[in-house]
Amino acid sequence: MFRVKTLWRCARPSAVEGYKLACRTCSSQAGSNKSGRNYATLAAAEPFLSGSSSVYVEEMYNAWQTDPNSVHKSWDAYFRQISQGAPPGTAYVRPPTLASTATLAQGSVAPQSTQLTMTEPVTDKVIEDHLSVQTIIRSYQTRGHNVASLDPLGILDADLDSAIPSELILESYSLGGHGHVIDNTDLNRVFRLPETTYIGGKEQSLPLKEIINRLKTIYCDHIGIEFMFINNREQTDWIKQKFETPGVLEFNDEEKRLMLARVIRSQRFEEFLARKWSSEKRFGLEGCEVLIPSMKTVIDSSSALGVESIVIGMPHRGRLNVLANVCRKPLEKIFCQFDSKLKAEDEGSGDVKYHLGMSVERLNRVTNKQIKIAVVANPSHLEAVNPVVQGKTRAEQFYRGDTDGKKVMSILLHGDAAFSGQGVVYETMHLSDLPAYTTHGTVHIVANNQIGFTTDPRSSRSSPYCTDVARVVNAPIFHVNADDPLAVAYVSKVAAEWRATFAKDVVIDLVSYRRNGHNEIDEPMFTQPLMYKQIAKTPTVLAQFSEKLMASGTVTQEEYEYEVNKYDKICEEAYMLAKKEISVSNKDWLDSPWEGFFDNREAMVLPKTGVEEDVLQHVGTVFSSPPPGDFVIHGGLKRILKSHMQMVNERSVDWALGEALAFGSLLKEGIHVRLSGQDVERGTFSHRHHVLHNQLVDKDTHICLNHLYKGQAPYTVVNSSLSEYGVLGFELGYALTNPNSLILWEAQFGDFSNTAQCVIDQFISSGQAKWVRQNGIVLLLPHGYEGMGPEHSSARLERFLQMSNDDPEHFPKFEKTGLNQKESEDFEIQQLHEINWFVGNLTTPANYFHALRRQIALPFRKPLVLMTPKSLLRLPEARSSFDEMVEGTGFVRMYPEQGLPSENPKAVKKLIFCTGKVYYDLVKEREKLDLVDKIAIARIEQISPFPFDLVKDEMLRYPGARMAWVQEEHKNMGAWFYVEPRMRTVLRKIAATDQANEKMASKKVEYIGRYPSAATATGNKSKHLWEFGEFMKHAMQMN
Ligand SMILES: Cc1ncc(C[n+]2csc(CCOP(=O)(O)OP(=O)(O)O)c2C)c(N)n1
Ligand SMILES: [Mg+2]
Repeated sequence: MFRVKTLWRCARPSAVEGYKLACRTCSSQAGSNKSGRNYATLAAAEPFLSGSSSVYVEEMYNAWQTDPNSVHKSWDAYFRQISQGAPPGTAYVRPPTLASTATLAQGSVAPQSTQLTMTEPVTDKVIEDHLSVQTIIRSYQTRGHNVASLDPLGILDADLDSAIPSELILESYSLGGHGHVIDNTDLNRVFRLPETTYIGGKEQSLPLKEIINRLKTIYCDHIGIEFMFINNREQTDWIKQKFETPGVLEFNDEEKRLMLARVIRSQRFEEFLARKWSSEKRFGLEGCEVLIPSMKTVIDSSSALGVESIVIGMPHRGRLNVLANVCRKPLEKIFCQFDSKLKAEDEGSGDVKYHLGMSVERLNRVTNKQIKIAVVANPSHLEAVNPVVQGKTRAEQFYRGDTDGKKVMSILLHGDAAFSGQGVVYETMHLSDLPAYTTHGTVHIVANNQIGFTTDPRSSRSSPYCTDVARVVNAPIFHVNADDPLAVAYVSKVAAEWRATFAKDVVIDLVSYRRNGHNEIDEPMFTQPLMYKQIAKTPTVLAQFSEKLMASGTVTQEEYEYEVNKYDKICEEAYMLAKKEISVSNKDWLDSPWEGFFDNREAMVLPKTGVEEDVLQHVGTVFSSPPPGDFVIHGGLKRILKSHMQMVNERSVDWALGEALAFGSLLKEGIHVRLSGQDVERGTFSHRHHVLHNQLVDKDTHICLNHLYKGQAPYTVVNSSLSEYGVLGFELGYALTNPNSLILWEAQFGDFSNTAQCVIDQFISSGQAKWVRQNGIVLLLPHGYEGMGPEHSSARLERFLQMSNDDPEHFPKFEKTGLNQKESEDFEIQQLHEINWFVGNLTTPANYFHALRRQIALPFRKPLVLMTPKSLLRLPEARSSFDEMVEGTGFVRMYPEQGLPSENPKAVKKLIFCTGKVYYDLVKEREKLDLVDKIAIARIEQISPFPFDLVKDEMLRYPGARMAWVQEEHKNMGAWFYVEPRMRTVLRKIAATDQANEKMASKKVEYIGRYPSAATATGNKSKHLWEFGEFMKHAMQMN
């Protein structure tokens, strides 16, 4: 584990002390001067003169003898030395205005008066040597970061490689002739600087020694800049200028004091928590305290550049510190989270303190401007919050009309192990430059403590740096030694400026360590003994930085102590206040408050979702009309539009039209609609066609739904990248921002949602319970057994239902009028209000239309998970009429049997319940076998929350009938496990409330469907058909 890069140290004696660039092979310093150069004059013995320039020197010497002021000061000094008898090779004095290599401070500037000029004639050799120097400069720009001194502990290499790149070994260049050992002569030679560097400042030439010194200081000290892979000259030049320009790393005293104050707060906050709650988990920041000043610098700089709102996503490490010192959450609110006795005063099951979000608007003291900061609540699942943050940021930009991201930005924090290990990082990075997903640049900050729990970086990644994933989007990466707060401040400022300039991602890699175990009750010596011995010997960043500033006179001991005591006192006072708190409030930690949304709403009234016939006609007509003008659409599309127009004329609606009518009517009402997912613009099954393409003009497209009404809300429909985790997370974040929008994500096939399972489990199904945060996102998951094989049939309905939180054993008591009476009108809305989400498998376009509209009409927000059809998209029987969508109509939770059996229930021998497309198969089979009067078929459209009341009514209608649940899914899948106990509850309820139906308690609901299976479906078409035939036969059996 212990590796030391010995770039500047070598066991063998050096020809030119301090300039031996490498000792990796330790062979490069061998050899003697074999160049055999002849010097014409005594002066030519000076290393910086070539033979031909001696003529020029002689002329100057003559002039100097006449008038010493007639030559440059450096020549004056030189000739004086000669005339005083200095031996050859010693009379040269470096130009007085250039700082010596020993004293050239980091970033210092050579005085402007110094203009070193080259005196060499341009020979091939000179050109070659200049090219070598150019290459050396480029090598530092490209590879300097590999040898930078980044690890505060001095034991690890941030790039996991102790080797020195050969490009950085001076001897690998043929400067001065092949095989020539580079010596002082070469190092003192003056080279013209190429255009590709800014190290000279105003100087156009510098001695090689100085060139290398400056490059080392810029690229190999405490900052390692990885940027030369970026394939954009303007951008790489910008970065070079930011770091190479002499003097850029100089800070004035005020800036230094501000950094010190921020480091004090960061470190003392952790120390305070450690003192008060020594055995409580808080995932402290010790070892990477500079995270706080780094973030604050990014925020200050961004605020100065016009940013008004910042959305932050971050993991556990240092989260409380961020809430306290970046967001300025009142400390007592944080401290009282440590009190295990305090109960929550409001709804929700809550979450641990290092997952909670928050939102605040406050004055930025540095810029004196208002700034809004939100930290998005997140689960333990590392990096899962990244796309959510991006979606939220994008939405905020959208609603503010911030089309170039100048006002709203995101900051994402990462751990080193998680950043390189979690695939969602990559998925999110790939959204960063897509037109409908970009947030115009994110500042990523990695709290790189060079460990992940107990795992060494060598075991946790194959890439050199933990940040390499960011290279795919050409983000510059600034590695920085976290024990150098000023270097950290500088890169943080540049990162903010980069984002503001290029609207692209950028990464700050805070190379640090973790002073304690993974959490405060963890023992790190079990697994990292040597590292932790080194940590024990390493003074804190505050100790180092404060000493440095005191030594340089920037602050006095008294000032330092005053600042420390001041903050400690703030913590103590907050501690006393926290003791007085009598409860905690989950709402205090809301990351996305919806101002005014819940005000003046009739909370428990089920809204109507039907619309005027005019609206249906108008939206339907525009949606079915070709674009105006000479926009040429595909012939096939003409036919589709024509058939839609015919349907509109006939007041008939298929699935695509039903969806368009829902979207269009909402857009008319000012509701922004956004649909994203793979190939959603056309629709995987080629049924949607929301974006029409001009067949003659590239990229000329037309979206009918954006041309419905003047002043309508905008409609966004966009094909996503091939990601589920990232894109669903993004849309969820988008939906968080504004409740008055319909945000939908469609999976290509429903089963692909499992690669976004983390978003579904950790955010969608449980977000409200954990973080009192509502969300109305819609998931469209194509589902249905159509012989398309195991991967395209099932959206895993069972999983969604398993996560629904309604009690299977409990018939909800929402009745107004007592047990034996009919359920109250509130039943439906009460159920919707209580559940964590809605899960449906709909069979009619009208119901789809109402389900989407209900999302917006409800006085609260819940996610909607829909199993969506494939073959039903075109099934003539599965059409609706405008009659089912006009005013007065609404969502139907369960379609009871409406045909012959309902007219003569006594004749019915079998009552089948089902959901989804199998309904149409059952109806067909019933017809075929002439069982229409004997079998009643009820369709459950909203499976969760379960329509207990409607199922009860339907069961009561056919008390003499056998009952069955029919599904096309395998027995261990589908809705069976969810509906079965609930149906039992309904039967028990019927028996308990009505003596005449006492026997219902022992009635069973039979399972009819596919047998249990490990695979979701067979891949064999004939087996598929056989299975179908078998369960259909079973369903139609009358004995
Ligand atoms: C997706 C996921 N997998 C595993 C874990 C368990 N876990 C929590 S912290 C951690 C180590 C994280 O290391 P790093 O990202 O370097 O952050 P650090 O704790 O070092 O700040 C692990 C494996 C998790 N929280 N999330
Ligand atoms: Mg780590």
